[in-house]
Amino acid sequence: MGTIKENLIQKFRDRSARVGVVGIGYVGLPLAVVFAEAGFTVVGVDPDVEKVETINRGESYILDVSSERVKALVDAGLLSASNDYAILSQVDAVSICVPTPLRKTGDPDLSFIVSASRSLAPHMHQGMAVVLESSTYPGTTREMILPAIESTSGLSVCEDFFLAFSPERVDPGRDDWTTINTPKVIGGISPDCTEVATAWYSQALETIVPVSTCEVAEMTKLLENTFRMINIGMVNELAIMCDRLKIDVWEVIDAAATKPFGFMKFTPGPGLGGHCIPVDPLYLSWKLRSLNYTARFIELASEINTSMPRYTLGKIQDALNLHKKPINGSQVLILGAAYKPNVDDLRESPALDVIHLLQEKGADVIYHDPYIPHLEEEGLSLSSVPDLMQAVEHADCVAIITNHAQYDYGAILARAKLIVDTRNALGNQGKDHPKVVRL
Ligand code: SAJ
Repeated sequence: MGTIKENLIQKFRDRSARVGVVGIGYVGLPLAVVFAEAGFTVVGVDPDVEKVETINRGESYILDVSSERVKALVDAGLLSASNDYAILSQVDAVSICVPTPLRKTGDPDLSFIVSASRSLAPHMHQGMAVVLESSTYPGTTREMILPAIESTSGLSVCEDFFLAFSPERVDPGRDDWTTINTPKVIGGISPDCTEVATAWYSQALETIVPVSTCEVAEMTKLLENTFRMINIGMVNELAIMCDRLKIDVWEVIDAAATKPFGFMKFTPGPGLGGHCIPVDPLYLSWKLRSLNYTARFIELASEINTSMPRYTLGKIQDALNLHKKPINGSQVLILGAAYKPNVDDLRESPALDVIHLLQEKGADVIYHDPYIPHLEEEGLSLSSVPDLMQAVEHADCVAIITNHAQYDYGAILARAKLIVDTRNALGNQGKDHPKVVRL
């Protein structure tokens, strides 16, 4: 009869441990599937009944996870879903993969994490592992999750249960780096917690990167996403500077990208979308403000990135002006509404901001997106135009906002009257073309 820690680690090794994943969205569902495919019996817990029923029917709602994979696991009894947290009293390990958005005030919204912890706590028992995956500021796991669990369950961390943080690294739409083969950082409340969480995740994922504490793991994620956000902000400002200098920023970036070392290519765009890159760095700057420190790089980059939709509006206005058309009353076709190519996710999409700004100027705004048939967001209520080429021909201006791979950009260039290309989707065929204005 081993210690609580030894017994739990053994359960991970022989797959007798039962796993719960709280929050089965774009992070939680792939993780649940990967744990089940590793041989664990997994239950996904989510308040969204639609998600729960879809999983239990053997279907998927996440582009990166096929229904075939889900059905095989559900049929084998390895995967199920529930909207009742009480089921977690029957599991030995729980991953928490709930959203960490921003409030309208720009402050972190930890309500999903707090709610998940408080719902889990009454069902905690001796010999459990809990891993938080939601991107958040350093200290959340130790200062929020730990007391929420200990106060209600009466259990003691590192003795009765083991708590760690492991940042998600899901890149929606990517199939080369997946949940299984992307290295996974794990940091616990204590070394024992790190050891237990590592023993669990290493049964399903190829590479685990243990770090000394949960704060290091939390900060690692914020470095990764702050790095991207700041570099995107820098290249957006480069686009603005090149515009003033009458230099083609796309040619400059492509030339710089020939440097085989010491450079990483980022490209300008109409704004910064997604629920991670625009958000996570602001968790960090918020935390630092509480320590009387101003994270100036983050705040400046955020200012530049949030100015890009209005900069894009100016480009559209100037392009129509070249054709002696006021923006007021002109029809503008937005191509691509999702926050990035080849995904069906609208969260924080710059397309929403550009549409709002165009409508405020009196433009007749229509959109097309093969992944998003309807737009019911932020007061907008639009449907993707049914006949793309007819809309391209008829619009006074086509604005390429999200460069989905499936568009035939040559055909669009041939049939449009005017194109504002914010993503260099047309490539060289759009360079110096009389019908094309590039960011
Ligand atoms: N963007 C640019 N220029 C660039 C790169 C991106 O304008 O050079 C824009 C995109 O159009 C998009 C936003 O930034 O609106 C975010 O793009 P992203 O490529 O970072 O995509 P995300 O947010 O779906 O995924 C990122 C992951 N991306 C990559 O590693 C390439 C990764 O940082 C995280 O795993 C993930 O966020 C997350 O969940 O944290």
